[in-house]
Amino acid sequence: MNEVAMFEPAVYQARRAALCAALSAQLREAGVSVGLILLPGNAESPMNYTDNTYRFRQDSAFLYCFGLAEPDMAATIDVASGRTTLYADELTVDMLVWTGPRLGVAALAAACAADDVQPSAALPCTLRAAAARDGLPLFLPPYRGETCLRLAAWLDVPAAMLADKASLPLIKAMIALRQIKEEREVEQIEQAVNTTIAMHRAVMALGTPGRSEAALMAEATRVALAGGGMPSFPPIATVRGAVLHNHGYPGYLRSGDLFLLDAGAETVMGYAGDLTTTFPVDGKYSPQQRAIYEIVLAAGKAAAGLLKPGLPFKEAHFAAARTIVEGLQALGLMSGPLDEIIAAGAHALFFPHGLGHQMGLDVHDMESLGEAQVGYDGQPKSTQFGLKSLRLAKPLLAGMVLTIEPGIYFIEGLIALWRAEGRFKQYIHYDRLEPWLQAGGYRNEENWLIRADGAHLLGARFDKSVAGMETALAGRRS
Ligand SMILES: [Mn+2]
Repeated sequence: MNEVAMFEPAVYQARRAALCAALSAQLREAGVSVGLILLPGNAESPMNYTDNTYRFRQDSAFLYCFGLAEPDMAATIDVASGRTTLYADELTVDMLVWTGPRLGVAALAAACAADDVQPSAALPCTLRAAAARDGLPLFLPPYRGETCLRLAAWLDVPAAMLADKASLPLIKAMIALRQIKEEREVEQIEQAVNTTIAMHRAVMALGTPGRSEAALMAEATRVALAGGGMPSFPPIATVRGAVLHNHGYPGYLRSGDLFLLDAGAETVMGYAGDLTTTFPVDGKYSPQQRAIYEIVLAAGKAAAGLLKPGLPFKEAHFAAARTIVEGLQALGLMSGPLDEIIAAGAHALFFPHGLGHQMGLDVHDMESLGEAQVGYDGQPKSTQFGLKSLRLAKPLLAGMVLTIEPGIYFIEGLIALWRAEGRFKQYIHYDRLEPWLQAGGYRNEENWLIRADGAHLLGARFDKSVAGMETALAGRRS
């Protein structure tokens, strides 16, 4: 039987008790009756026919509250009493033959300290009875088709209406809890970051002229899988780093290219790491590559230097943006008053995304609960190009884990478009951009933990300076 990777049962019991306490307070304040929380786990999801499924990944809210990574389970929690019922089915003969034995239902319930366990078929009946008493159970917005269909059938709510009927108090309580990482979670995340560093080092070792992007994608994936988990998201492994979410791997590395790897691993328990490295396939940055790369490093440093509890993360984003503009001004590519450029959003030509995001059981932690709640405390988000892609803006708290990932990109199509429009031509020297159009894309990403005394870089030492990178790249054989 596969070993089950979980924390102690009491950990899950304590998390559910904290969730109920936070939720009761909110519901009483809102004058809403306290009812039942419904947390569905994920089901298997077919790729191209029923029995050929994507690799199973448990829902992170379910994983957080129960730790069980098996498909086709669900649970209810009575908010007033905290009483937890797990819905799961006994082993079938088919399971014994095809997928191997798993824990029996009593052992599953014991592993997460559930008070009771019932067959899956009992759940709709329970929900109907609870609905007659207290109205709809409290549930989180579903993000998978399979879960939408199950919820729609159980709750008699059209699938298209589920997001509107999701419980805002439950969303807020879940975010408040999950965004503050326990020490045991920090250990898991650090382990994921260390596997992630090993992925990046392995790809750097192999990333010489003549290799294919696909071979480097395979190498990154190999190290993640060998670490026991899977990649925390489909890796970006490309010589065309200016395409921000480039998920194809058709290219080959040529002398003079830069390689951009944005990839991370999950631990067996599902905690994520997420790093980005930009390195020259020849082993040495050209003067042009070095100039841009060092601005990106400086931008990350400026942002990370501000991190502490209470800092609105938006300010760290703007600190990175200012450093990028100053660097591009020094290269003669931009000019004008810094504050004016930042307020207008002219820097977004080169830095069109946000500085970072929270990280935990999801690589973009809890984004299924809605970016407005997770990243902005429910406050409205800017619609300005660039700033609209900032996923995290709210004040930081001790215990948060987040990424810092500034970048500079020479996106030919976007430059051509803005140039034709004359957009921000008072700040951007389009006529001087010609020699930079082939310079590609640069991003450096690190993972940070906020503590009461400031911010801590997660993971083993990984020297991203030009000297550090070139030393690591020296002595490779192509
Ligand atoms: Mn990231």
